[in-house]
Amino acid sequence: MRLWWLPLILLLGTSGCDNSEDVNPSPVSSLEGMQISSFDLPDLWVYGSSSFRKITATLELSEELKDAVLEQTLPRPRLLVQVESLNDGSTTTLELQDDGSAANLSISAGFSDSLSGDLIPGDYTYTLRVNSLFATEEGEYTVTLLAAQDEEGTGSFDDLLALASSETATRSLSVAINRPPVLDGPGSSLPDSLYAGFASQTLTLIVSDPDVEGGDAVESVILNLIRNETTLRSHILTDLGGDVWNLAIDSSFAAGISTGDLVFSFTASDRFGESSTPFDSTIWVENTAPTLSNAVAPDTVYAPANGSHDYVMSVDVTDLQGAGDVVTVFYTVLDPSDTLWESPGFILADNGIDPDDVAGDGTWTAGISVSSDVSNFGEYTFTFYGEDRAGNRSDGLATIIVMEPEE
Ligand SMILES: [Ca+2]
Ligand SMILES: [Ca+2]
Ligand SMILES: [Ca+2]
Ligand SMILES: [Ca+2]
Repeated sequence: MRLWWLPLILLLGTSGCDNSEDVNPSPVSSLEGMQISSFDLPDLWVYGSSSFRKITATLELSEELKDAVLEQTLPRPRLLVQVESLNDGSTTTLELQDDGSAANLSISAGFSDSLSGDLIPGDYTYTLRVNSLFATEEGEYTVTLLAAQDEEGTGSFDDLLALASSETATRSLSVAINRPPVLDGPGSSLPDSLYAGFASQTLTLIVSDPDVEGGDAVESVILNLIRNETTLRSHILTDLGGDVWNLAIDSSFAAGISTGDLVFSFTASDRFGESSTPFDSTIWVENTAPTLSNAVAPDTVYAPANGSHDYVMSVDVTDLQGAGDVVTVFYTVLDPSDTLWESPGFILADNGIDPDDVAGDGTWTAGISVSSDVSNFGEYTFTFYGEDRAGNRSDGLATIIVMEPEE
């Protein structure tokens, strides 16, 4: 018990100030400056499920209070959660953690995880991963969150509730028997291959939930694109009503994905957050390099006696996976003495910024500046290349520019 003298010390500390009127006369105490700003948990829990789900709450502390906690003049707040059955009034108490999941927690009765699931330590967002096994029966439960500055760090829920400084928030949740949705397979055959530039099409999945007729209990159907056990990207399917879900795709679907087999893995979740067994189909997907055309550049450029002359060159770039797949367009320069020049600065842009006229129109542009100190006159070969997000490089498109001294 240390708290009682703290206000006294602070009062003594401020009484020595000359301009004590400017100092907030009320001492920092555990009574002030702490409130629960969020308290989140799923409201539907599947009876008997051992899948862990997060309970998260955030405290808002005044700067004074944060400082006092940092200086250890006040204890770091504890967050306890009490789950009470409305059937029989039985309770279960859990403690949320602000430990960045660093601590190995003792697993209480098999329903809280050994790691809290907290993301950032010490940020006053507290988390615990809990499964449904806290519930001994189906029914409604009231969840009370209690935040308190517990001097000893070991007080029970009732001990802390009795503190005048404690803050509470409540939520309710339901525990019910539930079965996950079932993916009954594609509504029409899925393709084996998606060649570059493939025709627009719709992928259809039939999804049902054993608990509710007509698919209404299905909340979402997700397509994960998986390669080498890594999910590259996810797409959300559209509910067409009944058991039918679909995803419209066009040739830009393969943007950013290199050619090869891809596992199309569909998963459905119901309103309890329970997921189906995935339905997997391997599909070969093709991504081809960009194509360059219509290189526009001056035939001849002139080195002036003084200063420099500016010129513009451009090239049109297309990609069967769409303009969004093109990531860079660049050029190399072969000079009259057959030396090849490459530079990170030899790039074209399609950003609408001068000298490029229009952003995103597929015409990529660069300026070149010819200065008076050039003496290596003759033929320069500029070769343009485009690369896509999958790393495919186009064939080079060359154009010759002759450099001459200005008459
Ligand atoms: Ca945290
Ligand atoms: Ca269900
Ligand atoms: Ca491409
Ligand atoms: Ca452009």
